[in-house]
Amino acid sequence: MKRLSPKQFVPDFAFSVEYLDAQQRARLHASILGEVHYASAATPGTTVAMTQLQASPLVETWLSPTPVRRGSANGFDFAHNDEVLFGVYTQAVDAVDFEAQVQAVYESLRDVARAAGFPNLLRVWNYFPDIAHERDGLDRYKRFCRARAAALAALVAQAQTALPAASAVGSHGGNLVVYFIAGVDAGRQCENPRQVSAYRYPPQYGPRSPSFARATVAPDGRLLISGTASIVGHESRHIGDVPAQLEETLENLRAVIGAAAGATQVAFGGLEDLRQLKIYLRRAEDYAYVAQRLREVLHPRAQCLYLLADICRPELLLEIEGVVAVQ
Ligand code: 3EB
Repeated sequence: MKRLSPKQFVPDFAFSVEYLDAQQRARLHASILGEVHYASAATPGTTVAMTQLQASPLVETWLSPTPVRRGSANGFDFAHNDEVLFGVYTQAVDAVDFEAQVQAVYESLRDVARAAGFPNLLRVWNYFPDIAHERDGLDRYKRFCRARAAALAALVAQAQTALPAASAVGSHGGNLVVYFIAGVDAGRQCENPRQVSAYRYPPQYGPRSPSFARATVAPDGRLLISGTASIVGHESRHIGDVPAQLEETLENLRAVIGAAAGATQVAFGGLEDLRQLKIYLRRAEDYAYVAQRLREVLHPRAQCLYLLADICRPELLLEIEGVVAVQ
């Protein structure tokens, strides 16, 4: 499971992610699997149309310890080493038939990953504008969930073991962006004992439940935690109250990390072991409070990327995803 190389005291991971500023990026000597940029939709070349809130802009940089090979197929650009593949799709939203687009993207994603020899989905990110926009009584997020579930029907049927961790968050304009990490080997799916598994949410949240796991332990032992919010059971808690939503979210993150430690032999600790976090905030004015509170509970070296974004349920004010270091 965990592969530490004792001579170097450096974990020998199949991949890693760092949120780096321009100076750190310039000093980087590693193979790059992929990069994700975040900026307002007005910025040319932006991948995800979300404004960053912390002082220095960061680039989400996926790294490989070994050289990578690149390719493209079915609308995805990808890069892989011998163990993992990183793939990214970015295209204008098809506002006429969003569901057909999402279903096609997910079928392509699955096919691209399989054809390249990486059939195990570990982690997926989904960003698109107007997430709350309703048509015929269904908002775009619920349509997204229906289309994703249709494309991943086989995975949904074996939901306990095969679903990837995920995030699905609303951008402010821009493209539909879907990117993912897939492995030659399967990861291990983890759920949160405080929450109903998303794939079992009752129909009030949409005609098809969201197809994702609360976290994945990657084959090399890394814990990849899905977007996590102030939800207990299946209900949103603390409507309108950012401090309370934050504490509930932290409790959920602790619970997922604890469940992952219980389900594997890996010594995951707690919040202090989160190393990379993306914090999605609905309102820019909550940044100061959230950043100050997170500084109290996180490791000083934790990398935090704050994004102004629309969370998929209108009452949720924040959502946090993270990667946990292995001891
Ligand atoms: C939740 O727990 C909050 O649909 O892929 C978090 C992570 C959420 C992933 C997804 C949705 C997704 O239901 C929302």
